Amino acid sequence: METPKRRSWAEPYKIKVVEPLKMTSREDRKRALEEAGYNTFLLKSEDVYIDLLTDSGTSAMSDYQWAGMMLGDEAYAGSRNYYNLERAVQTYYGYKYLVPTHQGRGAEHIISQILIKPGTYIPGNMYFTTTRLHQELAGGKFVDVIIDEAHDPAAEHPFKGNVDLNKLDALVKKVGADKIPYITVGVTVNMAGGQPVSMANLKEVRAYCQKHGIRVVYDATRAVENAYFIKTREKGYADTSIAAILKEMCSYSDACTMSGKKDALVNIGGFLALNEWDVFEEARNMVVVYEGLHTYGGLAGRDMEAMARGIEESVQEDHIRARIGQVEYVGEKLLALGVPIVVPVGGHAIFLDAKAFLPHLKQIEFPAQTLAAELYLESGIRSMERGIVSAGRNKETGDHYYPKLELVRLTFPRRVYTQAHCDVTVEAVAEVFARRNSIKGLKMVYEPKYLRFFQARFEKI
Ligand code: P70
Repeated sequence: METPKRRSWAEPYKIKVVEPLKMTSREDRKRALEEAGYNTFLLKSEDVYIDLLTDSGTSAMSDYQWAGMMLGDEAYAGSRNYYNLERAVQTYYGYKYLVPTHQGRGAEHIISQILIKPGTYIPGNMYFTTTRLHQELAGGKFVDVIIDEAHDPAAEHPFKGNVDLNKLDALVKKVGADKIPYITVGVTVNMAGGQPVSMANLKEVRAYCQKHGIRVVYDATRAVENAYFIKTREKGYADTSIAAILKEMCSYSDACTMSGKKDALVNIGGFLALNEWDVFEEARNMVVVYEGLHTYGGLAGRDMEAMARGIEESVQEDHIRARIGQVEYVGEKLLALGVPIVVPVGGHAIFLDAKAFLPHLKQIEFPAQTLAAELYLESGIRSMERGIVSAGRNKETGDHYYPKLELVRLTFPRRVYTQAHCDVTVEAVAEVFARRNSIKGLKMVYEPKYLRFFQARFEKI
């Protein structure tokens, strides 16, 4: 029995407002799934029972954040809430300059356009879909420099998100440091399973890049979750606060892009934060073209206030322990049932290993897409494909990328679902697991040009 563990992550809040969930019948779900072309992104939220599609913009705001919404200063220029957000970013992340954006990809667009010249290379600890696309649109080429363990769902490594310095060095030797404007370091690494990077590795990357004149840009979207893993797994940090760990992490970088929709507990918002004045100036120039004036970046004043307050709450120890504790709770239950998942369990989600779950399907029969569809059919639980569909095609050859990881992500919004919802989720996965041998694959019948996973359509083989 897991009595002591359960207590340790009990939610550090009580529920003040509730939103009813709708139950659906298998018949309803079968119809909804066919209408959605077997793509969970195309389901109507109304047809979903427990929504584990993403932790992005789906978290519950606190009463403190909602109160802040009423204090929105909706002036076009120089909103009070912009300055509050700037102060929060400086206090908790430690960067000097702030450019608000409507969400993470807005920041990725700006930094990519400023720093990437055609024919350059951008190393990173595994790709992320939107990040890599913005790098490619700017004329750069993404190069994966994550450690090998990250590509193996079963490899136990406490910091599977680490950068492999040998891979980075090989790239520098091959193309020359002057062809590498920056390295992107995701903390944590979403596509690897929410895996963290160690402080030691961040320091090494910093030292190496400084020597070669390469900037370090973090994707800080889930940096607070990364800080929690440093605290609990890395020697020397057990007694350091999450806030102090976060700030130390960021001190080893020049800038970060951020989707506030994750760690920062808001439904919309993001930012680019930097230390270099010149790059900041250019970013401020660009933001007015694509997002909005540099003191709102596509956000309402109230959105910026909610994000400023969300940042403050995100680093609270009780919050982050419960947040990751909930994910670990589900992971432990699934492991006990023998369900193949990515280990160690990451920060924001459980990742089912679809290749091991459905070994009779070829990768081109879309095992992860299939599994996500079956889980929905079984239970009304919505998850997300993170495999060959998400990986897309090689721009030069036009072939599918065949990623080693073929995963289904059960992503947990922050402060939204209860332990009973977690139990129902485990039961639903177990039911699909029990009938896994009879599950047939899918074929793609519509493929969009960019970020195809969002809108692609499939049919049963
Ligand atoms: C998810 C969301 C967003 C995200 C991220 C990391 C590590 C940047 C962003 C972009 C939403 C999503 C995005 C693309 C495909 C599927 C889902 N991740 N970096 O669910 O931020 O969405 O605010 O523009 O995880 O993982 P934004």
